[in-house]
Amino acid sequence: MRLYLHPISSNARRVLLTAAHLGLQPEIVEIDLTSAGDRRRLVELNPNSKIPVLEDDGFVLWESCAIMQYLADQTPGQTIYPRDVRARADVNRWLFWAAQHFAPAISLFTWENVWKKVVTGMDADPAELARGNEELEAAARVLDAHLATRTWLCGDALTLADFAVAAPLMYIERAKVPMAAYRNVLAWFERVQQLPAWRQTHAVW
Ligand SMILES: N[C@@H](CCC(=O)N[C@@H](CS)C(=O)NCC(=O)O)C(=O)O
Repeated sequence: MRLYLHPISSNARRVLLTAAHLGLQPEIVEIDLTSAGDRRRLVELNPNSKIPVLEDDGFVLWESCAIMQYLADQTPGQTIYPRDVRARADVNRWLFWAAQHFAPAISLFTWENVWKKVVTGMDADPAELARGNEELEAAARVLDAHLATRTWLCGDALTLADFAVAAPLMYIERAKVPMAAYRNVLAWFERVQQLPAWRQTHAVW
């Protein structure tokens, strides 16, 4: 099994978290998104030219949440992706929500407050940060209310949902993601950060 990624990618992080939790050790192929050669190699695997990508014995899979599901399904005895139809649907719900709502809201801050300067030399655009605030508030309110009475996002145990939603928060400080008002989210994120999988996948760059 081979995983094409870069450690600064939060989409890659959710896959790495899953692999680490499941005790899988895929070969890691680091893709430098600024290298034309690596981009050519990447686009052959993923026509969207995005990481992460999984290659498993000739089977190529892109989209981080799909990779998470595949890794769990390949692992006998795993408990983070339930088999029960409704329990699984609940996890799937949060995977889609993470990809569709929460991660995009956070990525406005990571782009404006971190990567924009690195890539373009330009400063953050206040209008974009205001848009980020609006989108983040809409999503974070829902998450905070959901976590008011729960330890983990789904059922009463850790699932793929926790990894998918937590991954983009890896930039909470560096990207100045305004989460201070969401106490339940912060308490849950603290629990996620205590997990061995989170510690093992801490990116160094
Ligand atoms: N929905 C995709 C998003 C993947 C994605 O946006 N990856 C970023 C890194 S975090 C990327 O490869 N960006 C390169 C580009 O857009 O050119 C997933 O969840 O895998």
